[in-house]
Amino acid sequence: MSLGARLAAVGLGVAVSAALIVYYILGYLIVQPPNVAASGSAQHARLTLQTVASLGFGPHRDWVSYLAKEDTGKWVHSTVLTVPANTLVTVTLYQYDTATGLRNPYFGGPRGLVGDMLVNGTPTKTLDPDLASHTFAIPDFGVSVPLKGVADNAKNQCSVAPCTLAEAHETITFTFRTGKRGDYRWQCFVPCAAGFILGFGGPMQSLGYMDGILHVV
Ligand SMILES: [Cu+2]
Repeated sequence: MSLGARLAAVGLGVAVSAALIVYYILGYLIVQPPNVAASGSAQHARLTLQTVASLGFGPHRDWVSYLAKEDTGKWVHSTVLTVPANTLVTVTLYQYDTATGLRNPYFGGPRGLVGDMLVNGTPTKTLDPDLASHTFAIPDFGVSVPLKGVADNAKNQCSVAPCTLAEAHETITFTFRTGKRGDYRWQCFVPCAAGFILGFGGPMQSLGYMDGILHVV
């Protein structure tokens, strides 16, 4: 091969490599988690979620994350949810992560719910903030719910999502009423970014992990 042909081949290789890098970076930045629609009726919708300590796959396999259950029963790695407007929504949330404790004890009190939060079936007015693992919050609807964590020494803890009911978990159930149509942000406020600078960022502010969008339609 002549020098010119060799240089051309090297140049082509560099160009292809650069194009692939740009392709993967763009793909990473614009990836949107799939939408999961609420089940139930038009008058009373239902969402089933789980919170896992570490996802176990993908680019952030060690990140804490939510998953959402489709009507078919399949768990999806997503926090993009669709619910009807001006409707009661009952959330059943299986919590597999251990407790980290809330930085602000105020968050131990559920807010914005219709009726009591149930922790493993027991109506609970306030959760001891030391027992909380995360908070489920929809600021625009005034909803904030502390999520009880599993004990550090619990047997059979889940390490790869989706977790099953056979693994150690706490079940939190609560109901809120949606407002008017629109797109709303929901997320964990504390404390799942504890390992990140200033306690923010990471999974706490990443769509598909602990940050989500609620499409109210
Ligand atoms: Cu959290």
